[in-house]
Amino acid sequence: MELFQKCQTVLENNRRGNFTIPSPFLYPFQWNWDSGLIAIGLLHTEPENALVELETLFTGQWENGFLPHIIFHNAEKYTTYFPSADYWNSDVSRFAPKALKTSGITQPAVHGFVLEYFFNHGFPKKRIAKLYDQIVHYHQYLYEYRQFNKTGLVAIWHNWESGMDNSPWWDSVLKKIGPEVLQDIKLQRKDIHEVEDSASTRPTDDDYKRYIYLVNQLRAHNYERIPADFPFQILDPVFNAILIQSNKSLLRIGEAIGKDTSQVASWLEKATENFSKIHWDENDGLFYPYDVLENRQIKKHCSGCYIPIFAEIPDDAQLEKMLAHFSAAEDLYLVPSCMPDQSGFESKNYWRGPVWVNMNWLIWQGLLKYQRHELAERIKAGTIRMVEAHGVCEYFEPFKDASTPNGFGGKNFSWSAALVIDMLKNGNVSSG
Ligand code: 2M8
Repeated sequence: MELFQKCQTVLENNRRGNFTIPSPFLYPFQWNWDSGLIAIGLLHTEPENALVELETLFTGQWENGFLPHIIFHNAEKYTTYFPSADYWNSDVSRFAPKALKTSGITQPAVHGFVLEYFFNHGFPKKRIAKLYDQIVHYHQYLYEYRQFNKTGLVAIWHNWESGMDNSPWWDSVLKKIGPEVLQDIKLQRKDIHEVEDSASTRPTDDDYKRYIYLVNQLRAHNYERIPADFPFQILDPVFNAILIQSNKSLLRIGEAIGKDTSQVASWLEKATENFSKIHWDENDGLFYPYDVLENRQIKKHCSGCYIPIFAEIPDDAQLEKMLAHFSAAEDLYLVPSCMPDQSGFESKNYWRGPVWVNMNWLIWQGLLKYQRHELAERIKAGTIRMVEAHGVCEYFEPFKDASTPNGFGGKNFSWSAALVIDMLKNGNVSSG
């Protein structure tokens, strides 16, 4: 079967009525940024469902604007995920929807820039305007609850909020959560039974205990405000760059459909003024996360360092320095989630080294905006080659000459399918 057709079939098979699951068994519900990215692929193949995907996601939005990272549609039917809807118990929040169960943390705010694709596609103005208001409301939540010192940059409170769950970026932060507060969760974990070779491709039990500790703490605070000493408070350049790009899109859409865009414009102004001050490291020529409690950057070379390119944040000099890192990486599929020379790198383990299609898509798109066609093409071609050779997997080992199978995690993974579709179509979403 041709790759395009294969990817289309993955999306069709993962569809559950009015939304798409990321992957059967491993992720049986609706995930936040997955749905945004999946919608980009659906725009090419079944555009009405792209719009419905986001509309369904926003049925899980809370009254205070918060947008959960999982919407547990049909929670009682699927028991292959931990922590379950009952574990999250979104009912502890006065803002959570009554009719739907959700998680109590969020994920990268991709929805604004995805809405611009919808807008350009020519969907009905009324549906665009409704989503516009919901997305602005979500951003209002982020700025009201998460903004750091009026910088226009927002903090994440859980590594799962970054979407890059066990990235070495979070090692030093999670390590500070001492063993005395951790509970054993080995028997509750489901993910390790859903993938092959989970010991080398999924987070460890020690990692998971800490993820669950953070969930317990956030739940104890009704998923509202956190205490000043809450252990995970990070300004993530991926989260903030994506938010900036979404605000840029909202500004353009808002102006075109007659909304008052002053609030969006002021978020954008502050964030662009402060982004490099917080995230840029001139010595290394990379953007890094910033640990609020430690008041320092987390200096580790990961694919996330490059996501600001997507939001056109680097100036020319910064871009040159960043891209110089790629010239010595001929033996690798770009872009490893953590570079092989960094401590904590593991070639098959999830966000600790493997290549992810979503990160490549974001960087590819960014490079095209900067007219860096050669490198953009190298990333796109490598991505397509990986998926063609190893299947529509969740993540891929970066070494080109690896003797083992190179695709890992969930099989028939939706955003890999959706974004390869977009790459094969060169990002050209036809207008409706
Ligand atoms: C992974 O994360 C979930 C928790 O949200 C998990 O491991 O259970 C991450 O790759 C995340 O970025 C993604 O959204 C999610 C579903 O694909 O899976």
